Amino acid sequence: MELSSKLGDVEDARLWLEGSRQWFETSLERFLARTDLGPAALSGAVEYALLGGGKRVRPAIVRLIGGDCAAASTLEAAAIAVECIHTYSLVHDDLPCMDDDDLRRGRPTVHRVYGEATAVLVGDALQALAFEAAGGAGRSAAAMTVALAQASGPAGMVGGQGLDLAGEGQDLDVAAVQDVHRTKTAALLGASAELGALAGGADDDRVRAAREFGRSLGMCFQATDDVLDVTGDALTLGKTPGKDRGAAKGTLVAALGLEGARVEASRRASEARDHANLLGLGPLGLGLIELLLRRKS
Ligand code: GRG
Repeated sequence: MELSSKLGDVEDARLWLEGSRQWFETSLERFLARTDLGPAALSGAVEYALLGGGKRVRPAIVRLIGGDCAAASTLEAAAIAVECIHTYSLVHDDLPCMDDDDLRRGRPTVHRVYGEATAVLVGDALQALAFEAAGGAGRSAAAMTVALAQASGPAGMVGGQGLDLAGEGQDLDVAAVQDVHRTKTAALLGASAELGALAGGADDDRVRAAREFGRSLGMCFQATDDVLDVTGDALTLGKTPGKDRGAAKGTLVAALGLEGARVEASRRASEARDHANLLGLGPLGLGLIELLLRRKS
């Protein structure tokens, strides 16, 4: 691929991602307006968590894969479902008993504003809202619900968080770090692509191919996250850098060094490109992979 056309694709992808973010924010506001978020003390905290910025990468992946063929309401339901799971994971991940962080998406974390008990309930509420959204996703509701449960549950994101916590201070090798990445992060990005495909009524082969694309992109995304934890600053990241090292986490940087982690991120991006080509995602898909590989936040 020529460098100039690659840069053009990245810029197009940046603009598309911004459009996607606006589409998602509107969909989310509509969903929140028609959904009972419970007592005021909880609903305010749920809205604080959900409406507090974020790149909205997972909804964008849903839209990238399903956008051309899915009914608008089904696509929106899938996007809301994955972002609710993702946001719940951030709220719980920031808790004192987990990563103990004060800053998220450029603002104080939910437990810093509303207290720990409320932050636990916010995560619980968001998880339930995710399944409420997926359950309302028309004909693909059942398949979406199962895919989301598998990706976010003990064999996916929650299991990955368990591995991550167990690995603290353990000097993990690359394979062990990649196990954490596969479950903690890539499973949900895989599900985002899978839900997009399901929303668009794709056949089983395409649903599988979409899931593999999302998983490779997820491995690339988390490899870049490990690099940014070392090279990024709080203002750009919107979260506290250096947390991995502080907690003696097993990361790709710890296992391979900074340059090795960058090489691994590029390798995963190339894997994602192969899947994107199989899916026929075109320059936008390739540009999005490049954009996420080069991201600074
Ligand atoms: C069940 C108590 C309990 C806790 C669960 C599941 C879990 C805690 C944590 C999930 C693990 C986690 C937070 C993975 C990190 C994945 C990751 C790279 C997050 C950052 O995603 P971005 O950069 O964030 O897309 P924004 O803010 O842009 O949405």
